[in-house]
Amino acid sequence: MAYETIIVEIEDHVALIKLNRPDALNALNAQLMTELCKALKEAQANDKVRCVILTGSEKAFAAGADIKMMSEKGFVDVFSEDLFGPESDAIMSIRKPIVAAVSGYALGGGCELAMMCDFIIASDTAKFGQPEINLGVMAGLGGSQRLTRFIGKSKAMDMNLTGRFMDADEAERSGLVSRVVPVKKLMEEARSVAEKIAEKSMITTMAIKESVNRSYETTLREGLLFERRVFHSLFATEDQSEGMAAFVEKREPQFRDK
Ligand code: CO8
Repeated sequence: MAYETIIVEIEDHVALIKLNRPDALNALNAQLMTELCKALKEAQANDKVRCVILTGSEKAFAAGADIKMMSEKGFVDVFSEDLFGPESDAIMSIRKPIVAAVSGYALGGGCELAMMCDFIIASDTAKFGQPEINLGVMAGLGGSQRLTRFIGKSKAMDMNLTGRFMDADEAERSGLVSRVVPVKKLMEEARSVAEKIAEKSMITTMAIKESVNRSYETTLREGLLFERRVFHSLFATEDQSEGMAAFVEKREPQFRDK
C-alpha cells in the first residue's frame, strides 16, 4: 500500500523501512506509528522478507514523539487512547529480526523506537537522548526501562534527569548500540548485516530473537531453562541436521526454514 510518512523498499530478502517526515525530523505522530506497524506486519507476512532495517534520514532517525500533536492533549486523551501503547506492543510482537540503522538524532520516542528493534547500528553522527524532562514529562516508551537495562542505572538516570545527548562513541561503550560506522557507510553496513541474517535459517533466527528477548522479561533461572528447551527443540528441524552436516562435510549449509 502507499504510505505517506514512511517509505518501504523490499530488495532481495530485506525490507527497508525509512521514516519520512523530514519537516518534523521524523517526529512520531499517530499516522507514522500506524503506518509503521502496518509495514512491519506486512514484512512479517511476506515470505520473501527475512530481515527488516528501520532507519530515518541522515539528520534524524526520529527526534521524538510529535510534540505539536501532544501539546494539544490532556491526561484523559492520552490515557483513554493509550497513546502509542498498542503500536509499541505491535512492534514488539514482530518475530522477524529488525535492525535499527540510526544516524543523527534519536531522541525521546525516537531513541525508544530504536531500542524496540533487535539491535542498533549507529553512524558516527548519531545522538541519543531522553530529553522529555525539558518538556515537563518523562520517557513513556521504554526510556526509563529498556535504556536502564541496556546502559545501567547511572547513565540512564543521567540521560533521563539531565536530558543530555549521548554521542555514538559513548553509546557503543555503554552497550546501547552494537557498532558504529562512518555516516556515509551506515546503510551499506546495515544492508550487509541484514543480508547476513537473511542467509540463516528463519526458524533459528526467530528462536534466537525470542530467547534473547526473554532474558529481559524473566529471572536468569527461567531464562536459562527457556533457552535450553528452545535449543533442544531446534533439533526437531531439518535446518539443524543440514547446518551440522554442512560443517562436518566442510561445505556451506543450504537452509530451507524447515
Ligand atoms: N515533535 C514535533 N516537531 C519536531 C520535533 C518533535 N519531537 N522535533 C523537531 N521538530 C520540528 C521542529 O519543530 C521544526 O519544525 P518547524 O521548522 O516547523 O519549526 C523542525 O522539526 C526542525 O527542527 P529544529 O528547527 O528544532 O531543528 P534543529 O536542528 O535546530 O534542532 C533538535 C534539532 C535538537 C532535535 C530539536 O528539534 C529538538 O530539540 N527537538 C525535540 C526533541 C525532543 O524533545 N524529543 C522528545 C519528544 S517527547 C517524546 O518523545 C515522548 C515519547 C514518549 C511517548 C509516550 C507514549 C506513551
